[in-house]
Order: sequence, then structure tokens, then C-alpha cells
Amino acid sequence: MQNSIFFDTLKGTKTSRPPVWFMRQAGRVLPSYLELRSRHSFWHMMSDPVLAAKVSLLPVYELGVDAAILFSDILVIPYAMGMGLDFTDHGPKFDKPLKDYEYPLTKLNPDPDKLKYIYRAIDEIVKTRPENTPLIGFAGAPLTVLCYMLEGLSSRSGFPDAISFIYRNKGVTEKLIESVTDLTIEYACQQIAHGIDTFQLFETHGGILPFDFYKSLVFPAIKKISKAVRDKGVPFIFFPKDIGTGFRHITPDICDFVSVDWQTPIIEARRLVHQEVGLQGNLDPRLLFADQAAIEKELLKYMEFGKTEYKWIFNLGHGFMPGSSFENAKYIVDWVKTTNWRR
Ligand code: 1CP
Repeated sequence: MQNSIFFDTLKGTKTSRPPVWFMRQAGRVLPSYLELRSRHSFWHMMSDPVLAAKVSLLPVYELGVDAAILFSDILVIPYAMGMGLDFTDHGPKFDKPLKDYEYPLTKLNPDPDKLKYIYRAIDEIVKTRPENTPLIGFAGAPLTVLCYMLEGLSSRSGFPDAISFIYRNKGVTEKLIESVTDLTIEYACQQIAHGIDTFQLFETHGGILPFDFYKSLVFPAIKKISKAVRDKGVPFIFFPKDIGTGFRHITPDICDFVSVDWQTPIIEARRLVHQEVGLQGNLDPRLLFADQAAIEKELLKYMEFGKTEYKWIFNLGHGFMPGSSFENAKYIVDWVKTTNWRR
């Protein structure tokens, strides 16, 4: 893709400023999204290709971000594996969580065709997007997806049953991770075939296990997904939230860029992560509840870092919180785009 500051940065080309986009940029801050959502269910919005494409592109038009992210969800994978799923006002809920079964593997029936509606949304985005707007495809990373599948509920529960299942059934857990990984690879490759420009893997609950355990249990799967994506020439961004000093183990065989959570100072992350791996992040999303003077003070802290760090994409350290201010989100985009980064 030509003339994209986002894509140039991913490829390691020096640009005049960092590119900017936000996790959860479509589904949380835009008044136009909230208006649409008041009339349609979330399932309907993501499964109707025209609506899903429209929502994916809203932040490009209304916030001025440098990339669009597909409007979908990480839980489409368990759904395509045969699990009944509902998005309630209290978060996602599965009919029958896997923790309730003695042999959970036998309850899964991965069906790649159940993801086809998402490829139609990608086709529609590619057809309708403004020129030089990169499209980020995504999936949940295996541990995060498995936590929801085992527990059946949102992360507000802390996933206690999922964690005890993992400790009690390590062998079955490995097989479940393998099964999620296989479908995720097929899903990522189809997203690429339909035209995504970059792929991000969300390990939102990466910090739920001690890092050494996480690394031995999940890194082989992350490497497999990463390789499948990068073998097709598509840059791979990994978001391992809450891994702390585990950032030391983020090497080029894991990803091209790593998305840094808000807990880890960006300069510290730069020291820990392998030099060839670029960074993304990491403004605290809760800062959007503050006033613009407080926000600017935090933004100014990035100036020294961004002056010399070209392999850096401006983003949040996690997705927007519900109820975040649209004006403040727009203020941040404008600030990143109009600041003289003295590069
Ligand atoms: O901008 C966007 O909204 C992009 C599309 C997107 C993405 C990238 C959605 C739409 N979900 C996701 C990823 C996602 N989904 C993650 C990883 C990123 C992150 O941590 O923020 C996770 C953990 C989920 C799981 C999920 N789906 C939750 C969280 C539940 C919990 O408490 O653990 C929720 C509430 C959903 C539903 C959902 N997905 C997306 C939207 C807009 C919604 C809300 C649906 C609604 O309006 O009711």
C-alpha cells in the first residue's frame, strides 16, 4: 500500500510522525456508532457486511485515524467451533461453557464456513474504503479465547474456573489451544486472502498465568499464527496484555510489532523488547475521562520517545472504555498529527 504512514512505519520506513489508531476505535466512542447501536444488535451489526464495513470506516472519517480495524469480535472463533454465544448487556455469554464437560474436545466442531460472513464484510470494506486506508484484521490469541470458552462469561469474573481447569487438565488444555490455533490460522489466512493489510492478535488476558507458564503453554501457538500470517507478507502485531517483564521475551520470531499495555512505561518496554520489534501503544484509555490539559501533559511525555523512535505506532494501552469522550479522542488524534515530532 502506497502513501500510508501506518504501513510505512510497519515496514520500518522513517516517517514525519507516528501513525495513530485506537483499539476499540469503532465500537465505543463515536456518537454515530452509538446511534446505530441503539437501533441494531451487535450481532446484526457485525454480520451484515454493509453495516460492518460502514462501522469499521467511521473512525477513519470521524476521528481521522490512520487505519481501520475490522468490526467483529474475538469470540467468533468459539462460535464457529460450535459454541452457542450471546452478547448480553453484561458482556458475552456462552450457552454451555467447556468447564462443564468432562471431555470438552468432543463438544467442539470447528466449521470454517461459519466465518464466511466476516469475509464478506472485509470485501465490502476493501471496496468502499478511502484510498490508502490500511485495514487491520484480527483475532483473539488462544489463551484469551480459551478463557472465555472455558468460563463462559466475561472477564469481570476473573476466569477462576478457567484457570483451575487449566491447572487440572494441562494435556486437554494443550489440545484445546491447538484446536483454537488451527481455526485461527485458517481465519487469518482467509482475512488476508480477502484483503486485510495487517493482522493483530489480541492476548488481552495474557497476564492471567505466570509468564513462564504462559510462555511454555502458548508461545508455540503464537509463533505458528505469526508465521502463517507473515509467510503471506502481512505484518503481524501482537498484544500480550499484562505480561510485565515478559516483554523481554518478545523477539522477532514472535511478531513485527508488539502492542504495549498501559501498565508498562513505553521507554521500559523499549528496553525490554528486542530492538528489531517495533512498538505500539500505550496511553492509558482511562485518561480520556480527564480534561484536555491533563491529556496534553501525558501526550507531551511521548515527545522525546517519538523523536527518535520510528518503529512506533501511537495507540492506547488497551481499548477505549465505554463512556469515553469523543472530543478527547479527536483531540488526541489531532495532537499526534499536528505536533512537530522533530524527526
Ligand atoms: O473498534 C472496535 O470495536 C473493533 C471491533 C472489536 C474488537 C477488536 C470488538 C467489537 N471486539 C474486539 C476485540 C475483543 N473482544 C477483545 C480484545 C480486545 C480488548 O481487550 O479490548 C475482547 C477481550 C473481546 C471480548 C468482548 N466482546 C467483550 C469483553 C467482555 C469482558 O468483559 O471480558 C465484550 C463486551 C464484547 C462484545 C463486543 N465486541 C465488540 C463490541 C463493540 C462489543 C460490544 C457489544 C455491544 O455493543 O453490546
